[in-house]
Amino acid sequence: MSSIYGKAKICVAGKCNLTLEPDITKIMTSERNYDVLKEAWINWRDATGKQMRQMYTEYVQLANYLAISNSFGSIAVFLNYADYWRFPYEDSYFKRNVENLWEEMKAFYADLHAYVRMKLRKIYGDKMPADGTIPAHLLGNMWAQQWGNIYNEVVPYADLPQIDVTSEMIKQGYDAMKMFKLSEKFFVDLGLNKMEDEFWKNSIIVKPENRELICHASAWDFSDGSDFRIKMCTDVNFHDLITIHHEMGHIQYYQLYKDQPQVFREGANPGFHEALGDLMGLSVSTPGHLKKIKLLNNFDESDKGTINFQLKLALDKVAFMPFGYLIDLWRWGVFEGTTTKDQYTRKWWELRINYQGISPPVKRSENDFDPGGKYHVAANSPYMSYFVSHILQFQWHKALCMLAKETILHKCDIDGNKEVGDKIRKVFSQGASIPWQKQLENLTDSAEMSAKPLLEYFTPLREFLKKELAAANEKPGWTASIDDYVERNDTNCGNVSHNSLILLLLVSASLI
Ligand code: X8Z
Ligand code: ZN
Repeated sequence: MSSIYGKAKICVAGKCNLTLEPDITKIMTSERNYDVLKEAWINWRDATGKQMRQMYTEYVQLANYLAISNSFGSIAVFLNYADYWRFPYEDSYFKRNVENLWEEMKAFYADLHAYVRMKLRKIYGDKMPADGTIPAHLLGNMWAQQWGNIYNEVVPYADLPQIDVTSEMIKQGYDAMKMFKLSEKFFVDLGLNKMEDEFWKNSIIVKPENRELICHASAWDFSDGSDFRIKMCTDVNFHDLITIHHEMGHIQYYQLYKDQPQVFREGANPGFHEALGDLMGLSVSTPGHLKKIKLLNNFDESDKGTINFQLKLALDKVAFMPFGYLIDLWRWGVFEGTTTKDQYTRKWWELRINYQGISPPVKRSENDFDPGGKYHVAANSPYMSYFVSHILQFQWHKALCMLAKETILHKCDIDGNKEVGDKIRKVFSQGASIPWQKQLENLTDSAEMSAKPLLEYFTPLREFLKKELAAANEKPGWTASIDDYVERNDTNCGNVSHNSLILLLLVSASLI
């Protein structure tokens, strides 16, 4: 399945042989033509998910077999593969706890969704569905998971100076190495680790021309205490600069816990691993920091400037939350057997509609397999860790900013603060040797995950959205019916049972 995903090439608008990185990603990022985007969206799913639907059902059986085989004598330790994936969180109430975290912030998401929808209606007019959902291909990303790429289309105060620093990076001759070095410096200035020669020698930071490669960014621990690598097809833009910090966070974590016994050389929980680099990204993204590193020249310091900045960040961080949550809600259902293989598509779109408020640009059926169009599904990589990470990183940001005596969360930049660096070193060196709840308490004074720091961070934006929506009489929310978007699967079954009935009658008749 990974191979199908990694090798997929498609045609869009008459151009063929297009790969996900960089070609198709560029289309989703910058193209605004409804039909071209729709073509890319459909063709990607035809070339990936659709090709692996049958394999996925086999994989589910194998994965469950693996989980159940982890028995202790005759006692099964895991009921299924979903159970096995939740195990590292060491929390019997994990399902309920993540659901509560989502509940805490879904009203904020609905406001952001309504605001974006209102802006997109101005561009796409009556192509926007009347049921209030947003077509999944219009959000600047193949999976509608982060929406930062449509910032220019939805920016509240368009006449203020630009805050995306991509063009400045290009102007200043940034390349992959310069971006990686900048990220390394951020960690080193906190008192964390410099990368060894081995890292630079073995990592792949630019897409190779002479061979196929799964480009999805990743970080690797070869578990010998010195060989750590990143694989990434870096493009020169701000999003990739933040992704580099994300990947570097994994490497730093590997290095910090490298002296633990092997069994503890893991994140305190998988969300911790995904959050460390993003924590740095929160400081790096602040206009103050971007000014300091000379990537932003004239940021508008007024309240309007703050709203523009917060909206840009929310398009990535807040828009991500329901996506980060639902991928594994879907897979848990599949592994647990509550979602059977004849309902894969239907269940997938139920979740996409209910949680994200997005809809497919064309009707889907059980011949499609849209989950497989996402890397982590094809590659057997758990996803709830990213949802957890988006909660944790704001909790940590708040606590460490307090340590740095910075009180305004969205302006706080921990850059160069050795006390903060020491705290990070101390906690993260523990790896998985201490329960994560204790480690969280050590960092934030609370042993529980909470969406409050995230909500607090975005207070100015939340107030702004409420006002804008009220003024435009735009009601947050959507009311979509799954039957409008996914074909009913029982037509075939209906025919089968009809045919069987005739057969039964014929057999009975011949017997008589
Ligand atoms: O897969 C990643 C990282 C590698 S661990 C680049 N992320 C998720 C994704 O791209 O879907 C980071 C954000 C969510
Ligand atoms: Zn990661």
